[in-house]
Amino acid sequence: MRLLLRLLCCCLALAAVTLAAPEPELRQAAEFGRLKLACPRGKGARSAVKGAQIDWYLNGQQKLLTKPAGTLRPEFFTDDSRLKLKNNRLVLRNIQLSDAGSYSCLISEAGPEQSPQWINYTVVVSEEQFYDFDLPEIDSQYMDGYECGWEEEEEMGSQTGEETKPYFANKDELRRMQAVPLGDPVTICCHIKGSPAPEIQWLYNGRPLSESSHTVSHVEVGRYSLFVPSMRQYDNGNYTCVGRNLLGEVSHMTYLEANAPPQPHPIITRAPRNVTLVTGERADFVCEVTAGMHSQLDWYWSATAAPGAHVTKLQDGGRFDISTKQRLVIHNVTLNDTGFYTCIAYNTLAKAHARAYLTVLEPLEEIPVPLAHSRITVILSVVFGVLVLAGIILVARFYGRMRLERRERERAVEKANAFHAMTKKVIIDHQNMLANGTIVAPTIRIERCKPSKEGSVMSAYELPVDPGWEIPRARLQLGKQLGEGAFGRVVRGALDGSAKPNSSVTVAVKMLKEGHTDAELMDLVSEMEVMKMIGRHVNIINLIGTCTQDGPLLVIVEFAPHGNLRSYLRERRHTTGYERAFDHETPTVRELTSFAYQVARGMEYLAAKKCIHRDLAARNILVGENKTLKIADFGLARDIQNNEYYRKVTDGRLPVKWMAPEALFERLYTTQSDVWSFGILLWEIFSMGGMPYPSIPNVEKLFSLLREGYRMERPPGCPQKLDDIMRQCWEYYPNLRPTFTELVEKLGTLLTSLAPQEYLDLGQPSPPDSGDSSHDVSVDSQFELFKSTAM
Ligand code: ACK
Repeated sequence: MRLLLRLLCCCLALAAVTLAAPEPELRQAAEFGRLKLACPRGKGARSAVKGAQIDWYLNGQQKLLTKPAGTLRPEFFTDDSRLKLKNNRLVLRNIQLSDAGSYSCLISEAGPEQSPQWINYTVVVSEEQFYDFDLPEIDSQYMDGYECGWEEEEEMGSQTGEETKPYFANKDELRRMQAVPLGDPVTICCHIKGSPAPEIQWLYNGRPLSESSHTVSHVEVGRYSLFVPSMRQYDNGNYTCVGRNLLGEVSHMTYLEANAPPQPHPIITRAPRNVTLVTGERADFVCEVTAGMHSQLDWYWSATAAPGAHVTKLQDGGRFDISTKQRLVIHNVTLNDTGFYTCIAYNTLAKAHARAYLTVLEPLEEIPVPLAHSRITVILSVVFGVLVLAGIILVARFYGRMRLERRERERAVEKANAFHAMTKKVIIDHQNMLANGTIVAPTIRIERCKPSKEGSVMSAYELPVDPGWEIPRARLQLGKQLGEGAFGRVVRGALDGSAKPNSSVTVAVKMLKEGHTDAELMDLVSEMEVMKMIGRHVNIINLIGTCTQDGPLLVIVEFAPHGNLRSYLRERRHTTGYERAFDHETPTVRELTSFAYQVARGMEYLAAKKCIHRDLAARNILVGENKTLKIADFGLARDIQNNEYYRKVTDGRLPVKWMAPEALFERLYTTQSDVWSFGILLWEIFSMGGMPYPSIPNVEKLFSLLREGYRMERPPGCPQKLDDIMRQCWEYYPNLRPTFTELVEKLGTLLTSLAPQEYLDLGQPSPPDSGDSSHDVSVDSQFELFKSTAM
């Protein structure tokens, strides 16, 4: 019975968590970083709920701690020492990926008339590659947008003594301007003292904050500080704190500005390497940093890399030479120097670290051997060695003969099989390729039959020859792999020119991996057939030819030397200093607009050919010679019925973020759903390869936000006209979105207005099917520019 009652209580508590819970606030935390969850939210947490009991839960059921009303010390229900309660905030240090989940706080005020209040947070933890232990605190209030350097409650009570007019207790904390990354919290600290205690007032753009409509709901005003939990563009403005008493008045104005440019953060370009030394030798670790703004570098030693391991900051001097900062030299290493050496580069915005392990060994001592003994030992060793060698030779010969016999047997069986072999004949049926006026993949069947060619079986499949596209295998030389998926891969190739001997063009070759299935082969055949049907355009990856006979199927396409557009843009983000390679110029707004224009041209062409892309995104746009953009993967057979779309792709992105609502909810794909994706692609271009909906953690949240009409904000620096185009692409109803032809027109006009003479001829389509299919192929660059550095 008691058990039953307990169960009932648990269920009720759970139901209470789920039912009474208001919308959770999304909080993102970096792995190994620190997280603070306020209860109640915002600065009020410090002073509020003194007479209330606070309980924290994880994932609705695991009770983390309780702090009964009127007490100071919480009681923890977990041994996790990373968890603390500070100023009524749950603080979690050294965050792990497994800490992600929903955190709920229950405030139960004393008295029956007060109903309990739930504060909910959804915590998402993003993976951090380098960073195992807590960094030293950086001396800046901006590292933590929640705190000022003093405790508000304590200071409030301490204003007694002789009369003084208001004055700033801490002038260092006053800022004329604070630039805050979009979505980050920020606190304006303004500690005014005086006696009698001054009356404090906050103004927004010169008017009392309480009269200003937009900010009041969002901003939390403390006595000596003002807290913006999540900075938005409309929070920009002048915030003034005014302190008055009978003797006078002081005021200070701070301009808050939300910005979201890619933050200049330190990047470790050359990490220290593990090394093994003998005592007395010299260790030399290098940690090169292409710094962002004002970055610093420190070296640390720790015996282990376990989270929470004791870490010692190394100082310059003695055997340790850190005079050049980016290099650590240890003279005369000892056994005690064994351990991890970590360099941490940091500035006020970000940090990066890399580490290496130093193993120190004792020198090998030569052990003197008595002479008589040593002679006997030598003779014995030689005899033993000869015996062992003879044994090995005998065993090897025995095995060698066995293997030979087995191979001969296998060959005989193979020959016999080949004689009666059956191949799989691939049959391509083009009849249904234009269903409902839309290009759909041809129907492909595989039938077992006897090989039609005499002699050895070169391939398990027999494909029909298409003389218009077939290229002799001998003309193609395969090179380095460019990338691979689950079933197929793409390699670089050199195709000998048929017209000019000894000339070759660089191409990309799509093929299947070993062990592929029939279905995967059919997909590649179908992609090849769709590419043939679509024909040529300068802004798509064009088919060059195919190798279908006497070997595995190879689909030869144009090579784009600069990789995918997303990585291309990310590598060229504007940074200060010398972080970027000299050949990675940041594109101008005009160039970005031309990128948008080119993709629109390619899509206009595909749409005219009734081809729906279904996965239009910057990762599927390739950058060719002379910054020509080419849409890739338009011929892919996509299984729109399966749920793979809900999975992340290799770079950690959710493909659903590019999908139009009707594609998401009804699996309805049209050219107009491609237009929606084009809008997201525009956003990617103007955020220089940014992650769409960065703060939306999962598909469910995205669904509900899209339904509510939420759309992404304009990326910083993006021209208003382009933002307008994005928003048109994101109209909920497909027929309200512009067509690609209209988009080409709008973008073309915009481009012309930006720089008429430079961009008018961009993206001119090449004449369809104009003669030699290889004339438009990118010529191999002599620079090794092609590097895909996905982040
Ligand atoms: O995104 P990436 O850098 O560009 O990595 C992928 C990888 O191969 C697997 O698809 C790259 N790739 C595909 N087609 C081509 C091409 N025609 N030219 C250059 N790279 C290509 C793609």
